[in-house]
Amino acid sequence: MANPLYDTLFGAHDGAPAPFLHLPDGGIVSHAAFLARARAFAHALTGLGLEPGDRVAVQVEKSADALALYAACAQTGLVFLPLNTAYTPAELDYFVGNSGAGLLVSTDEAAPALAELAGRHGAAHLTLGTDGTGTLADLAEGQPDSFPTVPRDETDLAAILYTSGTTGRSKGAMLSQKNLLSNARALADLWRFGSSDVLLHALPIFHTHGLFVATNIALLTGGSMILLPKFETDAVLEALPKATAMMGVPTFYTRLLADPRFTSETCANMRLFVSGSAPLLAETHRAFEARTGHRILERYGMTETNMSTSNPYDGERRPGTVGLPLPGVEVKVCDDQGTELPRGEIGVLEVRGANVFEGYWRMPEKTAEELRPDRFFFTGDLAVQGDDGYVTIVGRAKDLIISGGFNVYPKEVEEALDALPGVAESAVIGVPHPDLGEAVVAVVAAEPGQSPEPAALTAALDGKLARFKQPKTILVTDALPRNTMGKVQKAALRATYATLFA
Ligand code: MLC
Ligand code: AMP
Repeated sequence: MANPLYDTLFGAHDGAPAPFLHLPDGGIVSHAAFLARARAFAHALTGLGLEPGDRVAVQVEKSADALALYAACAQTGLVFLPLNTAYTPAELDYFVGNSGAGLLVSTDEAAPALAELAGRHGAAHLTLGTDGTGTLADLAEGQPDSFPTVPRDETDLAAILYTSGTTGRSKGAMLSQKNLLSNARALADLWRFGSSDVLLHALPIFHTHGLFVATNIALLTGGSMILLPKFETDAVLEALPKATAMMGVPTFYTRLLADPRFTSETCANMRLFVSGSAPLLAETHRAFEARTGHRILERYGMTETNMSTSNPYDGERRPGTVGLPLPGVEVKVCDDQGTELPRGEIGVLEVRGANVFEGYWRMPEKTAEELRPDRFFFTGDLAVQGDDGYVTIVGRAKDLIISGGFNVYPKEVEEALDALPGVAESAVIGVPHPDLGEAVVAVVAAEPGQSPEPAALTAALDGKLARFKQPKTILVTDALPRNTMGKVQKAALRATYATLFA
């Protein structure tokens, strides 16, 4: 195949009149119309002088055009680099600079701040709205209807997704065509997706879950998606009766359960609910089954590995577990040295397969730290595998908080807090939260004689850190608890504040 990703996910549906997207305003975009739009974007992109392999950084709201831009990057061999819409210009500055992006596409609203930023990094800047507007759309106007797909290999990069680390700056996870295609094929097959499926899509499209797991499966199988701008309970309740499948983070399911209008009737047309990106409580699984008769199918993955394990479609969907390794994916539970432990023992989960990424963008040392020479990837998740193969994620060896499915690295928040006046040091922890699973909480030790106000500290973080990373609560204290080695005892802090949001 000349360009496996484009040909398989997109080109295969060229000219198909079947719906691809059901839009919030009732509009329908057919596969054929979607691809025509993508071709016009492809002309616009290449017209800027971008070459295959160049990075296209994209921070736009969710829309049909945003997905067409993804398709256009695939067709032109450009590397798609989606960015969380919550990131501040200060955060974006790093991503654009580090990736060496040739183009930054933003919303119209962000353009005044981002045009200068792009220019400083030598990147072009375009805008894209949710309603067919923007300077990218202007460039696409009147372009020819055909575009010669740029040949690419399965080993060529399709996307870079930035992911934070426990130390240092964010790292760009390089995902090849093979990584994305192998995973889409495995999941579509395992979860029985077909052209008659209607996937309710309420996830953001700048992460693995919403972009690759959800969208690539629908594209691969020629199905359609109800494209909601975000998760809002009312809109989801209205759309569910028209859908056959939904994918979500656990917060989606707890929010649905919290609404008495959500019943088995709402789900009458549904065949599958998938959960991932954060742990689904066994009690949520059970409450969902009791309410709807559906057993949520939980799977496990990561930006670097795409999806690695899944509960079965037909077999037992076991609450509290993330199921079995996907076909073609090997997993092992290891000690710190990478030596495999006997079944039933807790260790760090390592993963190998065509799903595993190619390394971190221009960071060979970081890549070597996490991707072993035999290509097993060190996930940093603590797991146990039973004799029957089922994997349970029991914790994290990495200092990471997952809030509503978004990752927050405490170190990044601590560094921002420690730099503020009146703060001697800080410890940022995840505390159980009924809606978000975990909420970010900061415990701040004041400089002697100082008493920084939590509200002032929060205000000072604005503009530096995306809102979802900012602590929901900041507690000011005299000193942080330390062990005899002088290390801050985060476990003790987590225990102290365990019921803060109960
Ligand atoms: C929004 N806010 C959050 C938040 N999302 N705060 C903490 N954690 C979150 N996840 C903040 C906003 O900044 C805002 O703050 C306030 O909450 C309300 O904003 P909102 O936009 O109205 O939020 P809401 O709609 O409630 O969003 C919650 C959510 C959303 C759970 C629906 O975060 C979401 O869609 N999460 C999915 C994330 C996801 O797709 N993860 C996949 C990663 S891929 P303020 O202060 O301004 O009011 C991956 C691999 C894998 O992990 O395995 O899948
Ligand atoms: P990200 O780096 O955003 O891709 O987040 C990946 C992390 O999300 C994993 O390393 C896990 O810690 C977590 N995760 C994903 N799916 C699950 C799941 N089903 N159960 C528990 N944790 C999960």
